Amino acid sequence: MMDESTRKWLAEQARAFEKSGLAEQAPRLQESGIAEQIREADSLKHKVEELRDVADHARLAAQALTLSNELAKSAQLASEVAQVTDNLRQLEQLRVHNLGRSAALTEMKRTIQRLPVEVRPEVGGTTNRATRELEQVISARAEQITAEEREVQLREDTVDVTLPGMPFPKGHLHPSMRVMDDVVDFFVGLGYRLAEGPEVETDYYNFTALNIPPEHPARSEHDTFFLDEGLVLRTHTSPVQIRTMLAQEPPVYVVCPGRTYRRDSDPTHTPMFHQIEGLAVDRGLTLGHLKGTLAAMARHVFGEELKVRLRPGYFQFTEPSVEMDLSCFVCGGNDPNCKLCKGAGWLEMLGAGMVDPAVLEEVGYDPEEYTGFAFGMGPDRMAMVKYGIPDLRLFFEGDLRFLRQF
Ligand code: 2NL
Repeated sequence: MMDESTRKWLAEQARAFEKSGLAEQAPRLQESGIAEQIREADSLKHKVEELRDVADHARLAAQALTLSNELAKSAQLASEVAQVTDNLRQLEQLRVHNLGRSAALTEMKRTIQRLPVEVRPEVGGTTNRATRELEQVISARAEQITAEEREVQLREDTVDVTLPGMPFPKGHLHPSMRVMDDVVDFFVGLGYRLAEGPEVETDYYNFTALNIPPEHPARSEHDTFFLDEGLVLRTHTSPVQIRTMLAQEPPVYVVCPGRTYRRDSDPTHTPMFHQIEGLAVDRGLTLGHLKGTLAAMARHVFGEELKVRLRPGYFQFTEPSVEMDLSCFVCGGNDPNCKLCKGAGWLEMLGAGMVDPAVLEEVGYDPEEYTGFAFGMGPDRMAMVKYGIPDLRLFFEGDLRFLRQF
């Protein structure tokens, strides 16, 4: 059935395929393997196309059988390449070349109708088996690659919850605020209430109610910032105590920290500064209660070993008025060259006194029934003493190199 020239042609095909070495190389083929495989499939496709023009029936049948076997081998080669491909894009390229619309296998299936009837089943069977096997290998490999990629992705995305956290820069309190908190804590511990009020005050609350009438020379000592319509920036926190007394009956125990303002600027004075005032009004309060209370406060803030002393002082709103000193906590009064107390042995701490009866009357309290003591201190100055800071202006410049030291 087969003529001489067909046999020769088939022999040539077989030798060419052997020589190409594709079959043995297949397991190791990667990218280059795919290229080889593609060239191989392309040349087979040409041969399939040639078949259509061959007139001789027997020759057509023989060639069809041979070609379908070669196509099956080519598909086998392609599936081996598919199994070593680890890249989805290359795998798709391989699929299109071997199973796509213009692949050799597809071409052969289209040609089957025109082949001699006796070879159709075998050619059809071979090409279908080759197609199925290649399809299965490719889709299995695609699934495998996808799963592997997901695996890698998951491993890379893992969050290690045992890693140390990002350190968050921690702030801290300003030295003035530390002293304020210390003082306020002490009084709150005694049962005093914390009271606050406006920084813009009326002339009445800041001066008049405190026994400083209009035109009184004591006003000029305050270096007041005057605003419109009888308003001022408060020069002390005393107006908070006036408001407290006007709002309630005795007994009164309040501590009033806050910002205060005076037209002053030098190494120990800033236009804004802090004050803490306190007030106690009750039946039977004496200068002894004042001294005991303030001595305990000083020891709470500066150290339990301290001694205190009272000297006569003067304030418009207290009578009698006193100044309180602390024994020097650096030298204890024993170093004539002490940098802090300059050899004096004592440090000025605060001003205080028994509330002037005129002030009690102004807020509607009966001075015959009630007495009170009041005190005022500057936490900025106290912080300078406590932490050894020479210039008050450093407190308000916001230089972190300074502030971070406390
Ligand atoms: C000081 C002295 C002082 C007061 C403040 C006061 C308040 C009322 C009535 C009576 Cl409502 N007194 N406050 C009393 C004495 C002294 O402050 O050197 N402060 C820095």
